[in-house]
Amino acid sequence: MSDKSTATVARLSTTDAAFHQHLDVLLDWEGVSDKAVQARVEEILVDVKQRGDRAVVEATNRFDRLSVEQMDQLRLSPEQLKHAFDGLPAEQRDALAAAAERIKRYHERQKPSSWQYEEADGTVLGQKVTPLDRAGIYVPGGKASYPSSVLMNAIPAHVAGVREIVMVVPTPDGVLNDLVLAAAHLAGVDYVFTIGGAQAIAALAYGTESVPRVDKIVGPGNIYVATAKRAVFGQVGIDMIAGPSEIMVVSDGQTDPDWLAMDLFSQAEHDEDAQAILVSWDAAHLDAVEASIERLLPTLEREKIARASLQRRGALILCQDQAEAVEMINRVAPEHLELSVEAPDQWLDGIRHAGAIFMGRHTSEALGDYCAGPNHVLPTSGTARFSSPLGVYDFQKRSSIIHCSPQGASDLGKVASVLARGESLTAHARSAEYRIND
Ligand code: HSO
Ligand code: ZN
Repeated sequence: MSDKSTATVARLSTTDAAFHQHLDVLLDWEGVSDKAVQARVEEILVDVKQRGDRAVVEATNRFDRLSVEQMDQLRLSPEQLKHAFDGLPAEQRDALAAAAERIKRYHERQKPSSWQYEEADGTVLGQKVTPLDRAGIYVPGGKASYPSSVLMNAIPAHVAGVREIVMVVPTPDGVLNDLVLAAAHLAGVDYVFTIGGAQAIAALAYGTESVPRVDKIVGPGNIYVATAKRAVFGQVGIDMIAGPSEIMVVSDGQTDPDWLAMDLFSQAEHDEDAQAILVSWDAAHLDAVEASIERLLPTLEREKIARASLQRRGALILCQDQAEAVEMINRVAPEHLELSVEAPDQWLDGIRHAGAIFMGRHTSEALGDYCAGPNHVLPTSGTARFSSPLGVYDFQKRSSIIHCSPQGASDLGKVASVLARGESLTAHARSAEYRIND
């Protein structure tokens, strides 16, 4: 670390001897690995599997401090969702509707088509795309309950053609979030159960008398939810195990430092473990952003969280040039990347790993979080190296299609016969040979 370090956010330079070591420490994030949590989650999963609704009701009463008698009381109808939507102030209703419309339009473009082609022997080969029958969406309760996330999870499922969308959202102390319900209405959610935690994941994965069993569970959650999702994976699909939110901003020094400070805060305010990193080759600019951070931080509603996040995992990094900035991007593989530079298009070719790329000074990440169109459920903790934003493709699967012509069956039969005999699987060989026509 350079001697310019302050209490709020670390200042690093790529020329520091310990730079790479320091960056490794900053980026290190341990996923779900707590044995005690695993044991408790396992108990809940087994209980729900064995006792269904009863177990879900009891766990919900215990964890969310409720006293319901039966599952019916933990279920909201489509009419109740619509009622929540209709009851919102017009401004909120319109904003939700505008966001939903943009998100839908974007995701419509992701719809893949089935395809077929014909080989010279007349055999037709293809791929058929089919939506999942049922998807489960987990929405966290309390402060982390984001209506925008309801839209981001449910709309791609809806666009994909999923037949039934089942949402679960815990209501600790019975507090319902009308915006969340309104978003569920807009996004075409079919059922909502006010349950959460590992018991909700179990109910979705195994099904109970009341909760329909789903084929895939998506959505973020706390460590219990993440642990439960990991445990049921295989019986159902899951989207990903999301870590804390991250942003990396690259600035050429020409963007208003206040804008950049606020962009960093916009991630830092999510969570003490969130990560906000700014990279620039302009040292004076980093000084200016640092000053903006110090000045603006006390004006934040969530100052404490943002400050903790910046102190724990934030950094202002001085690099040598543009090429080194690109190297850094690919090394970090950030969930969100803001290219606050003059000609962002020229950067795209070099960027290989990033969940979402926000191009140019006017594109703040916040717009992507709510309403630009693309999904805000993105790969975190460097997993952008191998995974993609949540999308329509996550709610569909593919089947291969093979339709042999007589000539194709004969020609392929000869090849298959040789290979099958090589594997000593003679029934395979004879099945193929029956169809050889010479
Ligand atoms: N930045 C978060 C999504 C979100 N932000 C929801 C505001 N509300 C994770 O990408
Ligand atoms: Zn956000």
